[in-house]
Amino acid sequence: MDIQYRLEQKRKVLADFPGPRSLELAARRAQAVAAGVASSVPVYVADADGGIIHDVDGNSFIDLGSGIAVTTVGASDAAVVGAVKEQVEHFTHTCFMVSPYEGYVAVAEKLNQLTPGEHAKRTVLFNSGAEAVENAIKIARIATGRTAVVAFDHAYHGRTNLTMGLTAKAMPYKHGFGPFAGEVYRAPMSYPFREENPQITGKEAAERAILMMSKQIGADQIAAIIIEPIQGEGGFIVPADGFLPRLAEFAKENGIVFIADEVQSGFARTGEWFAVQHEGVVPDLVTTAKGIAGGMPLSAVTGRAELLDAVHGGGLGGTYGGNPVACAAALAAIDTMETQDLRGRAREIEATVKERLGKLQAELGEASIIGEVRGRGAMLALEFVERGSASTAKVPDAAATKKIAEYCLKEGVIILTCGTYGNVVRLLPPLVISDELLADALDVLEAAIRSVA
Ligand code: PLZ
Repeated sequence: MDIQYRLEQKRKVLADFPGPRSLELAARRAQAVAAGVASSVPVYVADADGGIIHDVDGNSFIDLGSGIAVTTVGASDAAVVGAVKEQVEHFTHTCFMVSPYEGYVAVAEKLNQLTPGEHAKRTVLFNSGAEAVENAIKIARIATGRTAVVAFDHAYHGRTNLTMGLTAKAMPYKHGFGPFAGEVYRAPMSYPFREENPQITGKEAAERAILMMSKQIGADQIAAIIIEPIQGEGGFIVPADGFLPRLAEFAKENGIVFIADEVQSGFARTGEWFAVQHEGVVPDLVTTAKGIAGGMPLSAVTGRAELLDAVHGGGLGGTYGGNPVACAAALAAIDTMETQDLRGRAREIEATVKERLGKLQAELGEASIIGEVRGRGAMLALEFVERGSASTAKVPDAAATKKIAEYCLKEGVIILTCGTYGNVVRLLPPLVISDELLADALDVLEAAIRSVA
């Protein structure tokens, strides 16, 4: 990796935190912005580059969140910035459904090439992850002539009506927002740390889900099975080996469209282009967003040509879908991932972080609050449990998790939490973060854990 940083890569937190300008903005916000939008940190951003975020009061934070797995190449990657500038000087928008342009076609070609499988593929572009997921379901339904859709426990697929229905967690995502779309069914997930029978294999966990699908829906009624190959908001849950392959096989045997929602796990994040590749799974449709375009809003559905081409002309689209500026950013971001070997970098980050946190877990022992260290590449997590329950009841400790995140923030490290039980710290650094900055952030995280444990 050879990255020229624009901002100094160093954390710094001043004594009065949050500072006066952030407090002033918070007061304005309270009068202007809907209360329903929450922010993880109380500071307002002035600049961001590499692994660093500067706030409006002169504080600098190490970014271990990447804006929820978006700024994989950093928040102001030179190639992305250049491509965006070049594009906006020509045209910001024409609407691909009115007068098309090359960038859209080039992104589609790139996605067809990078996604798993050698079969003929097509791509359609949208703006957000939720929009991609909605459209993947539309495509699966029309292509199969069936309606039922299966999602999993702990799943997160978005906040629009259909994707809320697919999402598992009520608070805050669904609470009070029903009624939800029909024909959505929920199957049991493989969650190794929380299995009642810790010996259960991935294949057995898949059979448990298949039994539910066969008995409660009927395999021939199912249009699509949608799954995050590594669950994101639900807690960075990596299913046991064999779970995804067996589900994909069941889908194939029964004419069901297997959709991998790679919105969070995709685009080099886990050390492969897509997380399904760790198990050699070839999905029928893949949804992508987040990391795809260096922070510009873009999402996609990519998959088997015969599925995407089953939709009548004009059946898919949207005013901004595949916006030319976002497409230019995506081509540049993907180029940076390739030229800087960010998949390799993700694997390096995994090795560094797992070694460090594994040691800490071993040192603190069974009686500590660290239940599990897990994840792939730079999509890593710590699940916290009440002291001493790591190998028994595994009682989720959301309070300790919150304290750890707060401690890190005060020391200048932004970390995000997640999980059905709110007891998971997730690490999603930009892949361009330097070794020094990552080591410094891990020092802070370790101190935070020790302070609570
Ligand atoms: N599918 C797997 O992770 C978005 C959302 C956070 P949008 N995850 C972060 C929040 O609280 O809103 C996500 C995801 C997976 C779909 C989505 C939805 O992507 O771009 O937020 O619509």
